[in-house]
Amino acid sequence: MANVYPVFRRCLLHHRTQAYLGAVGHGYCREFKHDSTHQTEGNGQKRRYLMYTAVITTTTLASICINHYVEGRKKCLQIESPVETEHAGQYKKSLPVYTLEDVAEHATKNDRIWVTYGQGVYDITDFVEEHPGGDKILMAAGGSLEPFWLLYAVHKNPHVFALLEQFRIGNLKEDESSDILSNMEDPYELEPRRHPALKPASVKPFNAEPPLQLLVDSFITPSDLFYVRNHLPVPEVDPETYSLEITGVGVKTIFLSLHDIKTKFPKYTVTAAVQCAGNRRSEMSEVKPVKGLSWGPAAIGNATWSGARLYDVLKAAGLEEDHPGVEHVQFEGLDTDAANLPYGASIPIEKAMNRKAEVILAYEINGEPLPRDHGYPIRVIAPGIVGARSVKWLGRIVVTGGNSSNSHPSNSNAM
Ligand code: HEM
Ligand SMILES: Nc1nc2c(c(=O)[nH]1)N[C@H]1C(S)=C(S)[C@@H](COP(=O)(O)O)O[C@H]1N2
Ligand SMILES: [Mo]
Repeated sequence: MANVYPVFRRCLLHHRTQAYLGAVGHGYCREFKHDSTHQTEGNGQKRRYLMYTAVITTTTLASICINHYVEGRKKCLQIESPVETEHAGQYKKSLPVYTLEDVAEHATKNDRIWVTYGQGVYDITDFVEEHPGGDKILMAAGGSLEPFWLLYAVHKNPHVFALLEQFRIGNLKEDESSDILSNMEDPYELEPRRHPALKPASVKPFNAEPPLQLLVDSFITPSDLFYVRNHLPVPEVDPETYSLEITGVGVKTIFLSLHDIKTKFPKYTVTAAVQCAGNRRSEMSEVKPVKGLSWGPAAIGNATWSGARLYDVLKAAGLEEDHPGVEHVQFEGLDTDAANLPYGASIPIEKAMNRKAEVILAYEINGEPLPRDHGYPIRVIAPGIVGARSVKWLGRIVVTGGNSSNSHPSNSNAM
């Protein structure tokens, strides 16, 4: 294990480097809250990229993994111990047995970071930095991966299981592994039904696009064929108790019910296309691997959206056009991640307070109430901006000044 692990590690670094290279070459764009963050992140990436390049060029093993990362990764996994994917988390006779208490003592870098999956105990200390999902992985430190992987179901994949088994150090005491999940519900249990023509790029969370032929059949995309891009489970929102909070710099905090939004403001209808930044990513990946879901060409749709204008709602909360220091309007969804942080994105104040920009808080698509997948009961529609900013299941609007914290953890929609 010890002598093969470095091989894998190189590959992983290389895979990320490839991803960054691909990203740089193809206008990599995370859907950040504002452009300033984008900038910082870009530099960070370059730094990391340079670092990885340096690491890689100084290793003799690097040449093993010179091709596409997928191929590279496969190759590396083959070079080392044949990984029995189907045995991920199964009892392994040759390894020592630990208790949950033992595992819990390994929750920091200093003590090493251990996690469990099924009956497997893993030391993932050296993987943490390489994790494609960032430091979220630390939430599982000293405990079980299962509850988190219920939410982040991308992990339930052979290549992730194979990766995990690389870090195997022991077994969990038999009676302790069985009840970890016993009273946990699948967070995706209450997902809406979907049109069978939607082809999923991932099921949990649900991400899917229609066949191109159906998309081009109509100028206005029928809502049940409109691509769906969800980062998390679809929240269940009761229209009776729904309440939208508007708060922040230059406004007095107000709460609006669904009824308020529908009746206190003029209803506007705009026809606008919404496109995911990842649309057609699969074509880019053919040139060079890029990070993120593999979208075809149909992660785009065109619809009529009706609702209250953001301008009117911000005005109602007391915001003046030229309020000093106000720079962005942040939107938070009601969908929350494992750390209870909502999906979020923001737009510049110039866009938000521009009557003609027609940013609306929509409650209808094509004349019908929004389906759950598209943000029921209220979503933002920000015409002309990348889809990620059109926040669904809108729960809170925050007007912010210059130094707001911004890169949202659950908003990692890399292009
Ligand atoms: C040893 C344990 C883990 C391994 C081996 C692992 C591995 C991975 C891999 C390979 C991916 C990329 C998936 C793909 O593109 O196919 C990924 C993504 C991700 N992981 Fe993990 N993971 C681990 C633990 C966790 C935990 C505990 C969490 C959360 C609490 C987490 C959250 C995420 C998220 C949010 C992403 C998606 C990132 C994105 O879309 O940019 N992971 N992980
Ligand atoms: N609350 C919330 N809003 C969200 C998302 C999300 O996951 N949660 N995804 C965003 C992204 S990346 C895109 S491209 C669009 C997709 O909208 P649709 O699913 O209605 O097509 O919603 C955006 N708004
Ligand atoms: Mo997106």
